[in-house]
Amino acid sequence: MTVRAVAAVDLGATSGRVMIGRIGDGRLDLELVSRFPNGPIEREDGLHWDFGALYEHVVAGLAEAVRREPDIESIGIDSWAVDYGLVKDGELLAEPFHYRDDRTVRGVAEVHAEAPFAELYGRNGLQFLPFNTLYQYRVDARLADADTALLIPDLIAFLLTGTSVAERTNASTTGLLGVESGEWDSELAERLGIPSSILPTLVDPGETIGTLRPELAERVGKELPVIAVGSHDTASAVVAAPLSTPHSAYISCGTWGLVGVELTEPVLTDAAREANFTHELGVDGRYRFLHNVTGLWLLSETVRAWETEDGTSIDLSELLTAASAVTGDVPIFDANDSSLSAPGDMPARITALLGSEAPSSRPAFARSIVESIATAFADAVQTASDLSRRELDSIHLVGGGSLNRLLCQATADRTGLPVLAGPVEATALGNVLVQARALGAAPDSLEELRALVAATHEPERFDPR
Ligand code: LFR
Repeated sequence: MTVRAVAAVDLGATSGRVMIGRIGDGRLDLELVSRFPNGPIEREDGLHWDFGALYEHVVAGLAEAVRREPDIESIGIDSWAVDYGLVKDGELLAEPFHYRDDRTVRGVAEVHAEAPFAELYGRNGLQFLPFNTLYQYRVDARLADADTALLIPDLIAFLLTGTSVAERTNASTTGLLGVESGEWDSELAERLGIPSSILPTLVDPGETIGTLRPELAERVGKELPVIAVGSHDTASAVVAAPLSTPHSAYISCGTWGLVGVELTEPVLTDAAREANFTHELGVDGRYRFLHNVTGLWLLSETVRAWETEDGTSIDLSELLTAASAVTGDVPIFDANDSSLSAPGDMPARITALLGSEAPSSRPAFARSIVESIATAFADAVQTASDLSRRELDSIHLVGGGSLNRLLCQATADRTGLPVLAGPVEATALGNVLVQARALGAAPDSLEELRALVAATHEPERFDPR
């Protein structure tokens, strides 16, 4: 077997990257080609993504990837979920909104007046998040002008290839996909005033979306296919979470901490709905039965506020080292409190939750954040176990959060379970694996793909203390 190469585009809420993935001869590794910042941009009508800049970074990154590795055979794209662009006559109608924009409050009220949450849950299996796409569509004044609505990875694939599709794992985060059928719930869409004609043809991870348009092939330096991957970043991360048994939970930790288990059947019970556990579709028809915990967002927004205050940058690893040295208990707040979701002065908001107990030193404050996230992780792990009636014996913590040793240890301590940390780039690895499998360069089953991840990216173990 020879080593084969693909390009992975992985867009997160705070940064995006283009990577080369190489696989074969027992090897599975990534080469970082480019990394670029991302985040909410305040415009006159609310919070947006700077989509034009992101797209340029993607194309430039792909060109650099092909320059470095001319043998690249395909491209796969994943990003955060729920957000979209509207397209008419092949053109993007407006800059996509950021899911943290508060216009969705009205969307939630209007949608629930038509279809109460309990009914929605039975149909789409999704936890309530105020930004689920259906609430956004409901208040989007331009929806009626659009031919098609494309989620971010599908939008990029469309601009690259000219083909519009909806990749299924990400489509499952819209709220308009039937949880059991895996097909668009057109009846629900129409009832909510969302024309079902804007919902594109669904494709599964592994299907080829199209080939680079000639002008793009020229810029990138090669005519390449774009292959659908688990285009919801969390779906790709779960592919590469090296779960070795059904008794392993996962936490995909970046801006968010997505905490749950993988299931083959949904758990559409009242208890699951009340616990706000979601059924997002995974690769190969699995269910990602999980709960969103506000993750490193709390830390990154806090650091951003302190940096603005100081007028200089803060070294995160120094801050975490100082936080680890804090002795004694720190106060815990509810990491999922809705007051913490919009961008802004995070230290002031956390202080408002903690009251007079709020630590005055920055290391203790950071420790309080980390311990609060770990506490929310532990609650979600316990709930996942109770609802799925599965005993859990380990937690795979993947993504950027796996580098945060304080968080890994705190999660082990607060769950009483060993935490196996890594891979840090699980999302990009999952993206690469699904492309490679489609090209015949990786094994067929998820279990074998995960075994390859485990063999090539040994996790670091944190035992509970
Ligand atoms: C993680 C993630 C979560 C989703 C949130 C918003 O990056 O994709 O899974 O709930 O972002 O899209």
